[in-house]
Amino acid sequence: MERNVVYSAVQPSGIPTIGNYIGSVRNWLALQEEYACYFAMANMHAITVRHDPALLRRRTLELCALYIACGIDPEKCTLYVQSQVPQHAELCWTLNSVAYVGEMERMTQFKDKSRKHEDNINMGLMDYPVLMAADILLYQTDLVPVGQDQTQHVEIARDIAIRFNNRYGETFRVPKTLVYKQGAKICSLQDPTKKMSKSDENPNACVFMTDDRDTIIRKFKRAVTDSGSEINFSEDKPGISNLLSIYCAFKNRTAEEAEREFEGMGYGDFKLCVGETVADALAPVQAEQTRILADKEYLSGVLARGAEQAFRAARKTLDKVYRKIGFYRGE
Ligand code: AQP
Repeated sequence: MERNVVYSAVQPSGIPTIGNYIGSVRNWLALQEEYACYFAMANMHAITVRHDPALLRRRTLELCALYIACGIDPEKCTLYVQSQVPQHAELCWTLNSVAYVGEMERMTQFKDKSRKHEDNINMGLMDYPVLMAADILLYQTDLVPVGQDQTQHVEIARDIAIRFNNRYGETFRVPKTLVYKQGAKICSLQDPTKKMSKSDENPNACVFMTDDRDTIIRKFKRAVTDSGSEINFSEDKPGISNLLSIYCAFKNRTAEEAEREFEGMGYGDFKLCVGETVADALAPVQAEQTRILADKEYLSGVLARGAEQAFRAARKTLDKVYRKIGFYRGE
């Protein structure tokens, strides 16, 4: 029987944070056992803000090594670099004629990034959701696991798929968003009303997957907390709730279990405990990432195989799209 398809990606736009890990990669581990999974290093998305080319190349490999170190198994899923599969750009161009400027202008990420990069509001930044729709639709995806911040983009991918199917006949499977209740939005340690982002200018705001133990513990000790002294999930305690979410994700605890564990503890000890938990969990992942990165031959083999598998699946969809849309394909 054919398995349902899962698609997800992370941009190599910086060092991944524990937000990227908790909101996405961590959830992929179970999915790869059951679904046909495509996991990408979304480097084409990463050039929509100013970047250093040499660093982008390095970050792409580091991200791949990190995926594998976290438990993503290239034997069970298709792990590949987006730019190595040209159909992403080709389908994006085709879908550009189905997507409307007005809907792109309304996207929260576009508005946020336009504010942040006032001197570089480029077409790629605006087109980001169309490229993401192409990423997803190319593989006839059923499920797209993402953090809260990306749900709007999956909605647009669905709208584009439905619009294309209505206009040109059944072509794309319409994907569903998969957002996990726990950890869908990990927030900044310095401003818990804002999501944790790898491109945050304040390095104390996020914990990077490669931070060493002392750095991790220092960042948690400095994390902004709320008034009061109780440690519980509450809307008026965004700082404490965020730290609890991080703890639950790394320790595999439910909200109630975590609240019970910390009953009566002071904020200082609580923050130290969360920091130590994260540091303990990341240490083996970091060691494994370093080991994999050093094995260049293995890594390039994984990526060559991944690109080939992704290419084959993507070509099938793009052929269908070109046929439906009326592109001349030779006699
Ligand atoms: N803070 C977060 N909490 C939960 N999930 C998150 N994700 C990102 N931040 C959090 C999820 O991680 C996946 C990969 O994201 P991405 O790298 O493609 O882009 P992003 O969402 O824009 O992440 P960043 O860290 O904020 O990157 P920059 O700073 O480069 O824009 C997605 O599933 C996302 O939901």
